[in-house]
Amino acid sequence: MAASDTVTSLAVEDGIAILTVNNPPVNALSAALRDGIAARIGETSADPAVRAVVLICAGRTFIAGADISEFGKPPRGVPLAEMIAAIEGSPKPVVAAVHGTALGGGLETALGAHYRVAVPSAKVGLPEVKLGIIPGSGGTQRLPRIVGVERALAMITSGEQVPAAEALAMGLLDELVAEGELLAGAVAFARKVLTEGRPLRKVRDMNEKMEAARGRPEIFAEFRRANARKFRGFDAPEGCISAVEAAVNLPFDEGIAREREIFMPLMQGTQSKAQRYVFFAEREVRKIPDLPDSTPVKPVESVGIIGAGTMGGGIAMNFLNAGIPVTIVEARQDNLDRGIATIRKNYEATAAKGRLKPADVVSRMGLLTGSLDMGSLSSQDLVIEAIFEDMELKKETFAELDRVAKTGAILASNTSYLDVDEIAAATGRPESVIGMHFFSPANVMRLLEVVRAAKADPEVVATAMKLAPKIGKLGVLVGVCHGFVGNRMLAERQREATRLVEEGAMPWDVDRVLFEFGLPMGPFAMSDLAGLDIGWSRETSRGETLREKLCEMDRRGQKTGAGFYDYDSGRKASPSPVVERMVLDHSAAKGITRRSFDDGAILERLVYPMINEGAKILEEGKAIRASDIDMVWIAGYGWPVYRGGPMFYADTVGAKAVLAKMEEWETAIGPEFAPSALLRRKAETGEQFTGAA
Ligand code: T1G
Repeated sequence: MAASDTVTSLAVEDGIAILTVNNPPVNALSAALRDGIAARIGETSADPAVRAVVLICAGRTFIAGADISEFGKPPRGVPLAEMIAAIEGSPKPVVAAVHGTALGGGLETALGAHYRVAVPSAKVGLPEVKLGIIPGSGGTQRLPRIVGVERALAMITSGEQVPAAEALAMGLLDELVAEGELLAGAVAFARKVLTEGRPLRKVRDMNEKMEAARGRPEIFAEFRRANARKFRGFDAPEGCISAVEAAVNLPFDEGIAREREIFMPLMQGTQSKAQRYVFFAEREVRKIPDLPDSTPVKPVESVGIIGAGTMGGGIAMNFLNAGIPVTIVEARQDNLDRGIATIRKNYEATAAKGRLKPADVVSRMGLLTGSLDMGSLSSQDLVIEAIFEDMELKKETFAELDRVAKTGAILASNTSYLDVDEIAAATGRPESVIGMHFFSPANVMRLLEVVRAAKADPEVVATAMKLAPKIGKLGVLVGVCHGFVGNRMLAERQREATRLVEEGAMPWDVDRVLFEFGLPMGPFAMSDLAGLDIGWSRETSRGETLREKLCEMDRRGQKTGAGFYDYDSGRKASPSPVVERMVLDHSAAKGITRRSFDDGAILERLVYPMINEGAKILEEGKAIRASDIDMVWIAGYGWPVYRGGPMFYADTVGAKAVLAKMEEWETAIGPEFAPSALLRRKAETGEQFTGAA
């Protein structure tokens, strides 16, 4: 017997049916694939020549899950749960043969099989929580039956991929077979099942671990408590926990029904919509319309960095982590020594926490060279300037770099605001100059804005974009403008945060609203953390702004135990009566009659001007697409993924509502609120920015 359709095929060899799935690129469970697998399983059940079935995938991976692009569309084909039940109900043993990643519905499919084998490089996981949902086809009921409640909770609520060896140890896999010999290994395993007369092992019938957990409800209470901070704001983790609780407390079929009940509203909700949108946005960001994937890229095997300050050091670490040698140049020996010592200290701190091997500290530091001589930057493939934000200084530096750097080297500036075209013009080779804007702390934050200078070669831009993932960054291509995408929008929020405080809110009100929205912290807590005296000096202070007044009182932020907030010895913040008084006086001195703002009004005033600025950025072509802007905010500023980014958020409230407020403020406050033409158009046509909300 040999049956096939476009995505599945069946071949029987000596009693073993090989059911091959072939649905590139990741064998996602489209309707056609679910239908195909169910049909093929039906055929093997009916065929007396078949004694066992091996389910294996062609291409780079085992089934990577449901087809996310089908979500929210009318259901077609055999439901996944039914397909899995068909596998589990097969009268002949089914062995799932795993390579690549068995994820989500893919792992659920494998859990429907009676046995599972894998190559050592394989990984398995239930990443649904990252899409704002729970495993929806039995994963929450079957996984704990094999690995126990604690492990299942950890896997399902984190969505992390578990390597094959670990999966074997926890009983999730039955055997590892030699790399590159999955089919032969799986067939041999199937024969062993037959010759040893092993049972049709159905996970649904394994109840031992569930019974053991039944008398221990505290497992769940404790897990919720321990992870409250991590799960803050997200709906899906609680869904995952409740579903595993159901696995413990209900018979299998009722547990499956409960899983469905939890799954459906999550899938239809805004959080999951946002998180699925982010999944695709993250992949879309690499696609640059005028730079096809075939654009040649330059090798980057050595890197130079100018400036050993906080940014320069953090940037260097990204390359050292990736095994790329770095030469760091500073003007003064003491600054160079301090910069290198900080890098070492950071690595040692990570090693002390057990997150880096001591040998890796040595090897990474071994890739780092310090120098006081720009001449040391004559051989590197890429040089990144990370000095003080001063145009004249940057121009001088690039002119000198132009003299020393090798022909063809990429010359990048880490400027946060300045005109990269002007910097490029200081060299005789503007085609080699771009911006590479890292976010602080540069070794931690995932965002890298790649600033496309007007004259930059396509090859140079493509190289920077392809380099980003190699150093663990999400590269977003942006155009030259003041502050690029992220800081340009941030400036809007910052201005309004300050004004809100002058007009009637307190700093802690503003911060709380943003925190509750899902951001890691608000602007005033952030300023206290960074230090209020950055760029401030007593000599030049005019005592006009709140910030200047605070600095003059030596309230310079967390480091002085006081800033916008008071801090206790554990650095816990509390609202300050001194600041409250000062804010009231400040408003009075400016002749402002304070009024009250509710949380909704505060949020609108902070976020809508950002959206308007985002629309201007799109209009001017400084970002390729709305979803790129959203990725900047998620990867660079901690915007909560479950809100999809500012442009996605705009689509959830509607351009009309944003426009109405901008118009109101333009009239009442000033021209800085003038709505962008694009926002106006979206409001008029009802079109979305992202088309995904
Ligand atoms: N559905 C649709 N498209 C997908 C997809 C999926 N599940 N996974 C990947 N793609 C597309 C992706 O957009 C990209 O397209 C291309 O495939 C290659 O992906 C019932 C509810 C498997 C580890 O969450 O984690 O099962 O950009 O660039 O780096 O409980 O893709 O080329 O046009 O990422 O090698 C659970 C999601 C679903 C897995 C491969 N599964 N995928 O990484 O390639 S929910 C997931 C991944 C579910 C059940 C439920 C990764 C990968 P394009 P890529 P990669």
